[in-house]
Amino acid sequence: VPEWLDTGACVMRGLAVTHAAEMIAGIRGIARAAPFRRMPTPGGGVMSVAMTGCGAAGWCSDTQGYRYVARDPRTDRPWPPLPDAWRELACGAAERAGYTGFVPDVCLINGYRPGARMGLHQDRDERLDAPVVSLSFGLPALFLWGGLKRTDACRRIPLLHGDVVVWGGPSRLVFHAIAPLRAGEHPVTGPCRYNLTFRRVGA
Ligand code: MD5
Ligand code: FE
Repeated sequence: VPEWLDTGACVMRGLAVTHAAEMIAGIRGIARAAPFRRMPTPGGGVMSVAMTGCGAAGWCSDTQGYRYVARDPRTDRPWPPLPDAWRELACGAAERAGYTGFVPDVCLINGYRPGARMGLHQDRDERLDAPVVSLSFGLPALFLWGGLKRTDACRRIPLLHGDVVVWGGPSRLVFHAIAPLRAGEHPVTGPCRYNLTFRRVGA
C-alpha cells in the first residue's frame, strides 16, 4: 500500500521484508567480489557510509568528483551482475507507485554502521527521467527529506527494515540526507543497515 510523501514520492512499509534474508545473502556475495569501501570525497574527506554495487556501472566518488564507472576501480573488474530477481522486485515496486516500464541497470549498495551518516545532497548522476527505488534492511534510519532548494526545511521520515521508497517525477531532485545511525543490533543484519538503490544510468 503506497503512502504518498509528496507528488511522485511514496513509501511502501515492509514491502521487501519477505525478501530480506535472501537479499542480505546476495549483498554478502556481491561484497565478496566487490568489497564495501569508504570512498574519498572531492572535499578531501572520506565518506562514513561504505559502498559497493552491482549492474552495468557503479557510483564512485574521489578527489575528482562523482561519476558512474563500468569497472570497479578497486579490482579493475566489471561490477557483479544485477540479479534478475532484484531487478524484478524494483520494477514491481516502481509499478505499484505508478512508474511503469522502469528497468534499473544499476544497484548502489550502502552499508551503515553506527555513527555513519549521509550529508544533504541531490542524486543527479543518473537518468533523471527514471525514478529511484530504495530498499532498507537492518537497523532503522532517520531519513531527512527536504525540498528542491538546499535550504528548504527537512521532514524526518523513519526508514525501517523492509521499507521500500520510490522517488520520481517532481520529487526526483529533492535534497535528502540520512542522520547518523544509532547503535543497535538487528536480528538479520547485526549492527548494520543496508540501503539498496535501484537506478537507471544507461540509455
Ligand atoms: C540511504 N541513499 O538510505 C539513502 C536513501 C543515496 C541515498 O540517498 O544517494 O544513496 S535513497 C534516497 C533517495 C534517492 C534518490 C532520490 C531521493 C532520495 N529523493 O529525491 O529524495 O542510503
Ligand atoms: Fe541520495
